[in-house]
Amino acid sequence: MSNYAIGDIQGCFEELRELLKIVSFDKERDQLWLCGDLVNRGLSSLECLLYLYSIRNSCNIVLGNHDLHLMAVHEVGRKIGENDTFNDVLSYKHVDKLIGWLKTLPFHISKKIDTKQGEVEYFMTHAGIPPFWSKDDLIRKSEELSKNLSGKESSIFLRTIFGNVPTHPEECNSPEDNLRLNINFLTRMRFLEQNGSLNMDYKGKIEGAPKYLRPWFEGKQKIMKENTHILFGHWAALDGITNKLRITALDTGCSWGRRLTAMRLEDQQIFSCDKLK
Ligand SMILES: [Mn+2]
Repeated sequence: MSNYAIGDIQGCFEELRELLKIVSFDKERDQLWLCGDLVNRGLSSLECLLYLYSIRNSCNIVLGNHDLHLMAVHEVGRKIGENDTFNDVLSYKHVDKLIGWLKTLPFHISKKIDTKQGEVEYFMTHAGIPPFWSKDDLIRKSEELSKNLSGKESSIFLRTIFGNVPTHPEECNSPEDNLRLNINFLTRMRFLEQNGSLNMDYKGKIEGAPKYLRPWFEGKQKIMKENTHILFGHWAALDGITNKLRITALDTGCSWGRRLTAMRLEDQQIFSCDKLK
């Protein structure tokens, strides 16, 4: 049995199938870890969701910002953008079933895996983990978001979570502010300012970043123990490179014409499939 962590699929169904062929994925034996943004940008969001739903018992999936955007467009009429490519999902006759399933997916996964270097505790979220969060913080905040998303008040939640403020815990004046900040940390974070504030303006490469910004994974991470390994997606411009041994960036920009990447968690071997068309 192997565990394969795969980067942002974003509707790139052909490449997903090809990558699973490359690693000889067997749904009866292996487990997939998917870091979210299953849909949008690529050509085949619906096919991706249908396939992943059909093998959902072999999948560990966390939600990304594009998945949340799709849910909000469907459920509360959030405006669809001109670059959005998930109309196939919206017009699918059983769309409610798929959205209902997405709403049950978590914002983080943590699991201990036996690897060649002994037991490793893997954590996966879509965008990363703020350096000042402990494991307890991650679990508590992520479960609070899930409870809101899958509960009776889910449409209120989907109307609340979009926006770029607040950017720091000290700026939160209401429970809604806390939810929005935490969902942005987990699904949209790239750079932080010196005081830990989220910066949503700069999305480019680290080399060209303004001096007062640093990637969330630079410096000491409260959650990191000797055998901790963090997996995340979302940040295609990194092209898989963090220069950290135990923090792995999985998004290698398949929907931007580059490649879809998987890491086998047992030995950290990387596999990839180039964008096919
Ligand atoms: Mn994303």
